[in-house]
Amino acid sequence: MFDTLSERLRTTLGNLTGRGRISEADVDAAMREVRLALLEADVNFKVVKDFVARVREKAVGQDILASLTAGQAVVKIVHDELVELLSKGDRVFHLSGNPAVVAMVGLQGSGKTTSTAKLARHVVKLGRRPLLVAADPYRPAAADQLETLGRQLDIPVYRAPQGTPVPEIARQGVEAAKRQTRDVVILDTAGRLTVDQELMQEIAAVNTAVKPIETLLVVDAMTGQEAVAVAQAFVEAVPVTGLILTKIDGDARGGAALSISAVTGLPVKFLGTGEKTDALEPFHPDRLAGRILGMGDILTLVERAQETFDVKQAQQMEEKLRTASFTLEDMLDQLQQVQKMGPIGQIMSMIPGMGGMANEAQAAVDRGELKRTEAIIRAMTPAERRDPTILTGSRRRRIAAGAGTTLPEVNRLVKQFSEMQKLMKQLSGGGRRAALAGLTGGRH
Ligand SMILES: Nc1nc2c(ncn2[C@@H]2O[C@H](COP(=O)(O)OP(=O)(O)OP(=O)(O)O)[C@@H](O)[C@H]2O)c(=O)[nH]1
Ligand SMILES: [Mg+2]
Repeated sequence: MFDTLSERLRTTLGNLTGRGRISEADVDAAMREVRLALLEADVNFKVVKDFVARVREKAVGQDILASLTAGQAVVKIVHDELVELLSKGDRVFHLSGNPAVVAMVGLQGSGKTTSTAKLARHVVKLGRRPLLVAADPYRPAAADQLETLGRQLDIPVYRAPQGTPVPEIARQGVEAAKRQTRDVVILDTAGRLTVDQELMQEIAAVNTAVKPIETLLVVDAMTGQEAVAVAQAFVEAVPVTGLILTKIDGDARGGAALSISAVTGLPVKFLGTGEKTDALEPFHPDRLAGRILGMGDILTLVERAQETFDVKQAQQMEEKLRTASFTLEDMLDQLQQVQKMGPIGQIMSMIPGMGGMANEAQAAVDRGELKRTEAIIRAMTPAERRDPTILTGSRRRRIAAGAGTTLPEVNRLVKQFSEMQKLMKQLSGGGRRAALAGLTGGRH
């Protein structure tokens, strides 16, 4: 979502860090660029104005311009201010109470039902036992959708007879949770097309009936500045405790998503990053700021890797890398593991310094290169995978035919692998620094 903004900011800030001493005029020129980048990304104009003013003041107000690392210092100020902008309110996801009641509210199609399922999954990971409540008395299909999701996740769903008023459904849901010893209740409420009086009264009545510890406003980040206006209307009418920004995986410019919190003062608690029930991330302002500024998001990546990877397998892999006994067979396993973590472009954009390569990597995937690599390795015999040095010309031709590809492709993979092996030998031999220098130096 933040690709264009990220690219522009990186270029601008890269210019600053690329020189030695910088002047006040340099800062001003950079701030003009930052301002334009933010506005073009659809960040609320008032938010932009304050942001740029604060950064400028900090950059020229302190003695940093005279130093040799002034460029970096200014970048750090931009980073810290961006974190500050995204850090409004109390981001803790509260679950005290038995059951703890969480109400999901928002406009139609914003992603309430999907986020209810995602949140349920998250809550299970926290060791709690959720019950989902279909609090949409108008459309039976809405309850069906929730039931389907509940079944997929093996989490019970409570639904009341059609026509039961919403506050009553909520009350019954809480009772059902007590009977079933469920300690978290997530209410999936009905959305409306627009913010209207009836919707607000309904939410207020639910609030009185079951006193949710969290009332989360689900906002579709793809809707631009409209999302900011909607959030503001909700905040003024009902006691919202936080935001879930959905569809962050979309291709909207992202500025609205960055503004909502600053304009409303509401904390963003979660990001929805896809249609599947595992596509929910707790929100970390520093990580998003780092991601936008191309500083990577190594922490999210590490967490995701921890969820996806089998620890024992990872240890074995590390051992193999350490002793340089990593084979093509292991590479095949790793390719499959990495693909399980998510789209490769998304993964790479989280690695510091690799942001710029993310698009290229994703394009390679889209061209089917990972699949081709997989096919080539699969076409090898186990002996060949363990020791590619036995790959004679005729074996390579057989493999190419088996994988439905060409001899040069096979040659390229074998060459890449042998280079990787060389690198691993260097790493295991303690020449870590030299090897890493070789790795980054060899990129272009
Ligand atoms: N790409 C993407 N799609 C999402 C995300 N969250 C929800 N969606 C999609 O958005 C559409 C609407 O989601 P729902 O969860 O049904 O929205 P809702 O707010 O419950 O809608 P109503 O009940 O009609 O008010 C569905 O097609 C979802 O798959 C997200 O984070 N990323
Ligand atoms: Mg719904």
